[in-house]
Amino acid sequence: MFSLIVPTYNEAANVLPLLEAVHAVLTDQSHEIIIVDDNSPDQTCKIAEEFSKTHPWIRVFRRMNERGLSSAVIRGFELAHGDILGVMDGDLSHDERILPQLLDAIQSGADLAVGSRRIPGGGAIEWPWYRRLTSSMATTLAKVLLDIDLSDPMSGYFILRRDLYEKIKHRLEPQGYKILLEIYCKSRPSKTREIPFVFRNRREGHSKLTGSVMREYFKMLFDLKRHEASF
Ligand SMILES: Nc1nc2c(ncn2[C@@H]2O[C@H](COP(=O)(O)OP(=O)(O)OP(=O)(O)O)[C@@H](O)[C@H]2O)c(=O)[nH]1
Ligand SMILES: [Mg+2]
Repeated sequence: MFSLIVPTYNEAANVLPLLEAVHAVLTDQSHEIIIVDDNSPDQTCKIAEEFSKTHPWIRVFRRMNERGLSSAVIRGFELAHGDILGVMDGDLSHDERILPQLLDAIQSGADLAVGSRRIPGGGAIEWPWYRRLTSSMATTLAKVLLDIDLSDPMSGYFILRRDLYEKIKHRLEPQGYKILLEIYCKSRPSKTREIPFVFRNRREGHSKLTGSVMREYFKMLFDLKRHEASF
């Protein structure tokens, strides 16, 4: 079974369209979608819970006293029943139409399959120049510093084998936003695949990307580097 984790914070307008769109492309695949919501004030959780009553492939988990994207993803992995685990944003930015290709990559032997904006066919066409520039600098820095063989290690859209996760989960110290970077650096998967997609800007709701996200990101890069050196 495939377990897709969708972390949400204030995604009331996006959560139902997302669930329906994802379910529609996974018709050939036994799956569950796990919403991990941090008690969003806009009632995202209530909306999803209501919907899940008539849609048994949806599970909703509400965290009352925690915040943070990476730790929400890990909580979802811990709740998951599938032998394949995935992560997708809850704001409709990640094109659900490549999910079958990502799954196919895993089912054909990859340990990790990543939705990439940085290979031909992928992109983030609506991004203003300053977001493009910071994203590309942050990506280059991560690749060089941590020797990463992925075009888009900053992607939040990826699928992996459960056994890869099980092997490293006791070493994860989720912080900030970029859980893929940590999973990659701590597991060093031997077989990866990348599938291009075009990142859509969120239509509804607000970004949680702030200045402190950038600071946390740099701290995380250096923590991972230190970890590599000592491991
Ligand atoms: N559970 C949980 N989910 C979060 C948290 N912060 C962000 N998210 C969700 O994680 C996903 C990515 O967050 P976004 O705010 O979209 O971050 P982004 O994609 O980098 O920025 P924009 O798309 O420009 O808004 C979305 O589904 C958010 O709702 C959090 O603290 N807890
Ligand atoms: Mg987003």
